[in-house]
Amino acid sequence: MALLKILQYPDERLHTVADRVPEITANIRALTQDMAETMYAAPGIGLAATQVDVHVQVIVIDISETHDQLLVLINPEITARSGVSDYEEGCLSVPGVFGKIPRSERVTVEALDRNGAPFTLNAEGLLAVCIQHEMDHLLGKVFVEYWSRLKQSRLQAKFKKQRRTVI
Ligand code: K1U
Ligand code: ZN
Repeated sequence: MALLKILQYPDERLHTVADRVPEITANIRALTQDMAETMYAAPGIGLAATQVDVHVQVIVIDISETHDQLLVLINPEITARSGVSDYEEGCLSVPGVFGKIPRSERVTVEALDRNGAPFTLNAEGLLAVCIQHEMDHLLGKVFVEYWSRLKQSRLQAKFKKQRRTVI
């Protein structure tokens, strides 16, 4: 297993749209393991393959405090949604930035697990928000891109300045 490098906003590669996974290969299984290890180490409660610069529809999520409820979603599709939620969101690609984004309170998602078996999950609350956040990553969208152009420009300037200072 390996820790993967997480792309940092405003890296353009975060805007790549992920391809569907045509077949669950050993490489895809290894990717899910590495992504899970990377998410737990960060620490975070979710991670999309886009964030580790692999552009396939793979997500890992674990919202448990005990880190023993790993969910792997491959080729996820939301088939139903209801309600409105306003959880405070964070993102491992935008460290230190938090904000509320309008999301559905409940979603039904269909996906494949790490063995390629199809499953349906009814999620609500934080889990539902996390699924929507990670599925946005697969579409090339970072949560701060729901904000105004002005707020995004300020954030980009701040992160570019921080990066120059570190290098
Ligand atoms: O996609 C990501 O960057 C992961 C992100 C997921 C997420 C969090 C909150 C709302 C929606 C989506 C994170 O995991 S940010 C870190 C975080 O939330 C956390 C870290 C340690 C303990 C508990 C939560
Ligand atoms: Zn994120």
